[in-house]
Amino acid sequence: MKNKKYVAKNIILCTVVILVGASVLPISSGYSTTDNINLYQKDSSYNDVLCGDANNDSLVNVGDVIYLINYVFKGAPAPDPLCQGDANGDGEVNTGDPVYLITYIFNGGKPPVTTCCDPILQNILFEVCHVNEAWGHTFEGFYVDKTGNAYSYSDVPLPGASWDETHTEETLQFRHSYNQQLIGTIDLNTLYEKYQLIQPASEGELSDRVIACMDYGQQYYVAYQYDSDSGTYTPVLLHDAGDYAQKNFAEEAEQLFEWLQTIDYTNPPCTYP
Ligand SMILES: [Ca+2]
Ligand SMILES: [Ca+2]
Repeated sequence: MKNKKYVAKNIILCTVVILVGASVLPISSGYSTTDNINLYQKDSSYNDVLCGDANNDSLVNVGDVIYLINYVFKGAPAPDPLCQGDANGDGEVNTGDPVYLITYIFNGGKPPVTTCCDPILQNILFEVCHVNEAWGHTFEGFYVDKTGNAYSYSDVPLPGASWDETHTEETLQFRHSYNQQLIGTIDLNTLYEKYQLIQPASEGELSDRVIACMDYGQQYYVAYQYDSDSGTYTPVLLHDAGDYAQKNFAEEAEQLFEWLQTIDYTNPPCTYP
């Protein structure tokens, strides 16, 4: 029975590939790529993700089938975020998803699932913070939010905080409000990929804290674990560089540390040896 279904799915898929390749769409359906048929309204309350809307135009229709086929078979750009292309909700974006959409659009199959991406519940995901009291007061840094925007902040008139303090939304927003400037935007696929590294990074062992530079202060690289019940952010140390140095031995923490350096502070001082 399973084999029959598999063959049937591939016949449908091959038919569509051929039709798309020849720039001809199924005549009997009466639809074309330019038809603006709203088959499935976007639910903006669900973290702005509409499962199956691979081309991100807030509709699920044959345009998404074509987009997915071009992505899977021709190396065209991926849905952004990638998980939005997961129409059947199996956690992967592959040939099964355009097949699922074809069945839905043309054969009365089930609509796309309503949950395909882990919603990011927290507003702040990552932060790099430089604190130095050796030559006057320095408290500055940058953070990455859930929309992929990276903002710098500076001249925070607070005593330098240690990396391991738990924060509320308010305490983070307060220090981020000083001289806030947009310094970059991360695409959502990259952001989701990095977001998923936070949990494994939190399980990494920390090195000893060793003396490194003199008078630089500390530059903390952290990811945040968010507890939606208490509304608190618990920092996960990825790396600490400066007067003292400390690192997180998890591979995922190392990846996040290297990635954060590409956003700003590209040459962190005196990292862990
Ligand atoms: Ca679409
Ligand atoms: Ca899928």
